[in-house]
Amino acid sequence: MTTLVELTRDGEVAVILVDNPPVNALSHAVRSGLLQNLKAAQEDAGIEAVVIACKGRTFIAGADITEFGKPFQPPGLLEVIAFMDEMSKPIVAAIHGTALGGGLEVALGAHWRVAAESARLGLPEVKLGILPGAGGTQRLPRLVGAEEALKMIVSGDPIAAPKALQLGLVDEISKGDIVADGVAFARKILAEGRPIQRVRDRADKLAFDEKAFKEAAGNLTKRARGLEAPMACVTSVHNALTMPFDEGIGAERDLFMKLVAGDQSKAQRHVFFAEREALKVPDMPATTKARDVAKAAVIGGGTMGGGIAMCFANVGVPVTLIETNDEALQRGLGIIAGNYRATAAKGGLAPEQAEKRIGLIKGAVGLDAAADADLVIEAVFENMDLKKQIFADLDRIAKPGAVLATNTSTLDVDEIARATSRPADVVGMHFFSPANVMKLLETVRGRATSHEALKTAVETGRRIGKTGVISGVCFGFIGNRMLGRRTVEAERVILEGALPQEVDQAIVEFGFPMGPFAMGDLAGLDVGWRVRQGTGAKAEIADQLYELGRHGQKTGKGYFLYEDGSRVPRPDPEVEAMILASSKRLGIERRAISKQEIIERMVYPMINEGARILDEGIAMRPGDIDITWVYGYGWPVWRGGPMFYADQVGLTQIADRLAHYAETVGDETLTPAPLLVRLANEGKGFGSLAARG
Ligand code: HSC
Repeated sequence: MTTLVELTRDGEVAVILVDNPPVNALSHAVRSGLLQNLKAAQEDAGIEAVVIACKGRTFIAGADITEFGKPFQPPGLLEVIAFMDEMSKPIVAAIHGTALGGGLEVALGAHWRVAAESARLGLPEVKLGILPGAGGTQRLPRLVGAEEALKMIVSGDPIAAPKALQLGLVDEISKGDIVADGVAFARKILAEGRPIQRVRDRADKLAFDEKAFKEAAGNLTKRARGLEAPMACVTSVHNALTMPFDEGIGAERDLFMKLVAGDQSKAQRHVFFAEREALKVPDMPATTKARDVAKAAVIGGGTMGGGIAMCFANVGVPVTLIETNDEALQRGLGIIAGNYRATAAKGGLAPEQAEKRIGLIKGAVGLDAAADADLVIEAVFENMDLKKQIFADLDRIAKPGAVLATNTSTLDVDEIARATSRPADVVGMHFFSPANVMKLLETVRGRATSHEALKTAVETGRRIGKTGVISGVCFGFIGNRMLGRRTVEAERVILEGALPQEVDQAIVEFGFPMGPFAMGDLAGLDVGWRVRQGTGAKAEIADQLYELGRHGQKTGKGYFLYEDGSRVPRPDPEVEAMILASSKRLGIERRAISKQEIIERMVYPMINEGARILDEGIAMRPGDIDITWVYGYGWPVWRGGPMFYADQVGLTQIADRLAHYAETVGDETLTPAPLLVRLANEGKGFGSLAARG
């Protein structure tokens, strides 16, 4: 018998305990251990009831995702749960931590559920591009009804135990020792002589209204463009309401098998693991500790600084927002308070919570106010001299051991660090706008950054709910450096023959929420112009637009028209005429450019730059680049990120097309990067690369 699952006796109650750290995933050994122990409990005449519980920090958090895509080893989870259904002795699931996916499905296979007050329960499979495959879509609606089940399964978001109690998903809340309370509950069942209640036999909550169901499904899948799993979830929940149980289970299994073998789920599983890998630093000693961040300071009360300050207040960390004068400070604080109160007015936050968060952000004029902060984040505009001055001042003001971070999106963090006498404490923390909303945080590791300072930045990011990656120092770091390639190519294709709306349309069809031109308009065309001023680069059309005062959405005009405050881009004949005239002036004969070419021209140069970024050690792993693009730039998660996508397309194909464009466009930066060529020649993908420290 495996030691990952053990049966102990507490009088007439058997406790089957799973112990498979870190999250008690249902690996093959756990499935067999569960089945063997359930069989043993069934056969043992001295046992009258069974409690299934877990050791460690959580109840079973799901199937073992690393086993997907590998040869199946019986018993399957369906078999384990079917056995639970057949058992003649009552089974109680005793849940603490998170009962997720297959873990919740095991709990649904039990006859009763007791949950710790702090437990969370959910079916997050949709986030991995699959659907619950061990009865979750069939049993959950039987317990909580169509509407709630649909919400939980299609969103994948877990619910808290008290809500689960209210919905009928759990039968009792435990405030003490979860295993002891599970056993006590089992004894109560026995004492009362309650008949076993199998979820599969319940039908009292299956009544539903077809029209309301369709409407709810439509709302829940509104943002799921391109994704297969959410629709499969809807179908399977609908089956639960209309089909006999066994038929519904069969259909669920078929849908699961199809999705788990598909490219989308492969991509989403890649993202799941890449996200967790991205925070690991191979050369960082395991003993490295993050410094305590009890108080933060943010320099610059603009959109960026304000958003960053909100990130800290949101998790209860006091933060000082620093400006150079009172007027700018009050404006910044006013916007923050307005944001919080607007969220509260819309029901997104309790009003007292909003006030509490507002209260955690104190304003101050002058850098001296950063003296007591454990972490200082500078978020002033992109100007090297200004940033160096601020860091030189901070060197004098900040307390010893404070981590000094810059939110620069392009500038040399090492040069900024050299303005201080403590470059080991300096790090980049590149937030994306709006900082309180966007998930990505690019932590930039300078040459001199200490392990401790790096770990402090990374842990802080995790604490404020960001998905993090670590980048080395280069112009634009991982994300913006690659974006720069796409921007150059986007300008080029409109001069060669495509129109902005055609380029954007192709990119939206690829799966991005918006195309490069609408994105430029949203960010503001003055931003790119300022960056080009710093580098000396030119952009034929973007420069003309800037000079005409067409700075994007904020001026109502950019590449597109935004009439009457609308955010929907409308093609503008004036811009089309400008593009055509520019092509003519430059002697470019315009031609029709296919969607396929647009995709290749937008995406392959980015992949090429990604290869250089890997070769230079700026990104430690290809997955880090993927995480940057999925969480920072709207890369469709079901395509797994640019480097994963490159492996799917095949590196030979990408290298060939890049070589072709390098020649036809006459730009040698499009020549396939040495790493890309090497991997293509070896018949390998980026996924074959080991992490670099
Ligand atoms: C599923 O359950 C499918 C079912 O419907 C069954 C289908 C049966 C089909 C039969 C058909 C015929 N597996 O996140 P952390 C690792 S799908 C393997 O940092 P936290 C993770 O990689 C699953 N590994 O911890 C990391 O490893 P590292 C549905 C898993 O405390 C370590 O554990 N369930 C894993 O921040 C720690 O993870 C989910 O999607 C798994 N399931 O958060 C839940 N889960 O240390 C996924 C984690 O080497 N998990 N790992 O880097 C989570 O959401 C979070 O891990 C928790 C903990 C909230 C559980």
